[in-house]
Amino acid sequence: MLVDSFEVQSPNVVYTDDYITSTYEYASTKLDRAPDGKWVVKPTKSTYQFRVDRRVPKLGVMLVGWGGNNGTTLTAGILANKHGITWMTKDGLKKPNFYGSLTQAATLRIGNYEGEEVYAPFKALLPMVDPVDIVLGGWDISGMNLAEAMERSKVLDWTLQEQLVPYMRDMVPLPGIYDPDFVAANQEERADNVIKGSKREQMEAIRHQIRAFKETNSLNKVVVLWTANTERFAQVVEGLNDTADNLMVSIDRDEAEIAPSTLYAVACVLEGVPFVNGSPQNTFVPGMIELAVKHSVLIGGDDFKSGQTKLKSVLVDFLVGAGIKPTSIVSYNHLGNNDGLNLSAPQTFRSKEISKSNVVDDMVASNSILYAPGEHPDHVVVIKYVPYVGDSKRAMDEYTSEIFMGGRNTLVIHNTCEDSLLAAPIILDLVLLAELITRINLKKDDEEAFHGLHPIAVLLSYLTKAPLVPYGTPVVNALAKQRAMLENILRACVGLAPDSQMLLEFKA
Ligand code: NAI
Ligand code: DG6
Repeated sequence: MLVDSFEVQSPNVVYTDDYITSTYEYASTKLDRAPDGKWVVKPTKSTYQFRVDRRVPKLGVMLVGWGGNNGTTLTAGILANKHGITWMTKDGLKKPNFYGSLTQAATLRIGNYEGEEVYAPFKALLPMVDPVDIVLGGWDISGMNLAEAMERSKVLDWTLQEQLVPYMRDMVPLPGIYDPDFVAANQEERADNVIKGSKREQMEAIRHQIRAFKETNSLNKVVVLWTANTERFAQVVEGLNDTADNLMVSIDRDEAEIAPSTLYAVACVLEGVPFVNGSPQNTFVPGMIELAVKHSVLIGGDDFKSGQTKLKSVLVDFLVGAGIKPTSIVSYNHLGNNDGLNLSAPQTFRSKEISKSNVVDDMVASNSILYAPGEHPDHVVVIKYVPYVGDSKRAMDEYTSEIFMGGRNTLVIHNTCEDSLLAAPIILDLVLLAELITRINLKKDDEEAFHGLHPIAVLLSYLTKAPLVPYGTPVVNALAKQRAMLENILRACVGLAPDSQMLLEFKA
């Protein structure tokens, strides 16, 4: 059964016109070592107060790489939903939807009513921006309008594209920051819409563009998301980008090693605008992270977790959780879109290889019955550019595991990823959740004042391959754990306990 909306009735939850305030008892576990070396495990309880601003803002979303496959597909999808555009295919009439979006198309369990399980849309948990109300904009180093860029992307059915042209032909990306040293040389021919000047001037131009976008569209808030080309990793060098101050001085000195993505991110932080990185490169060099923390501006990333990796973060979690030992994971993929073309250069491929390779680390580390210290499955990632398949990425994975008594189990998966159709709803979730997170405040036990969550938005982990976390905190890659973290914290905001799955009421 699905309920569209609900309100929690509890002495611990207060609804006013502007806020939902919840007093929440957080049960956790403290670990200690006794002098004799024995582990002591103590259940703990602490009280938090959450306060969520119920006032949903008029939201602007600025995409870096707006004219790319993801940018045009997301724009087209939102417009098709907004205007109820249907289209014919050989399989019949198609209607727009938001399938693949956690916030728009997934449900969560609320409880049980007379023996029947009751679910609510994920988006019913807390007030969120409606995707069709988002004002879209952004940058692209290619100046093509969004209608033509959508055609270039070759993602959506033609009869849908035809109907969207009137809505998209006047959408023209702002000029972006282009540095050929950070992307593949094959991207140069589309770079006809670029901001000239020094790094400081480029960064200031981005700040100005964000302010103008906000003002022109009378927006309450803006979120910026990078869905532009994968860059190579920037070198992290002492004195260059290792601290916030050094990073700012390096921008002023026009240092070559400051990547365009970092310049956009710095501009956002200085404008107080959340910035999410959907690609694998290290946009968030230590100085950038320090800057965001210093200004308390949300940053999140890295690299959308769409097809192959999403499945990996379920499958390996299942195998290791079942006491089966994956020993070799070989992930091969080929694709023929512009992302694939850019990734055909070794330095940009390396960025993707790193983010795709680290996604099983927490699962392996969780089971030292299976893995000796330092032991890790062989994990190989191959990406090849094959123009003919376009955006329809093929991902082939072989998982070999050791099972009972020297046996071997091999799983082979073939996944046709439809890359941009998987990524667009993830982008939507990232911006909607990033905005929501900025409306959540909390205080613990005897803290006097409410404050925001940590500026590094770990709650976005479910949507990214290489979750950015504050230094010294655990990285969680397993998909179910990531979802539970997000869902349970949002539940806590309305005074609901985590869904323990115990169903004790039916077992007594
Ligand atoms: P795309 O190549 O079609 O689009 C990227 C766009 O960014 C292009 O239009 C390009 O002109 C523009 N661009 C490049 N550098 C720029 C800059 N400095 N400033 C402004 N615009 C710039 O790529 P696609 O398929 O849209 O993917 C975008 C990014 O998302 C890639 O980095 C990709 O690796 C990443 N990604 C994609 C996933 C997917 O499933 N589609 C999943 C995970 C990550
Ligand atoms: C080749 O792997 C291209 C990449 O940009 C991927 O399509 C993207 O990172 C999605 O990867 P995954 O592993 O989540 O399907």
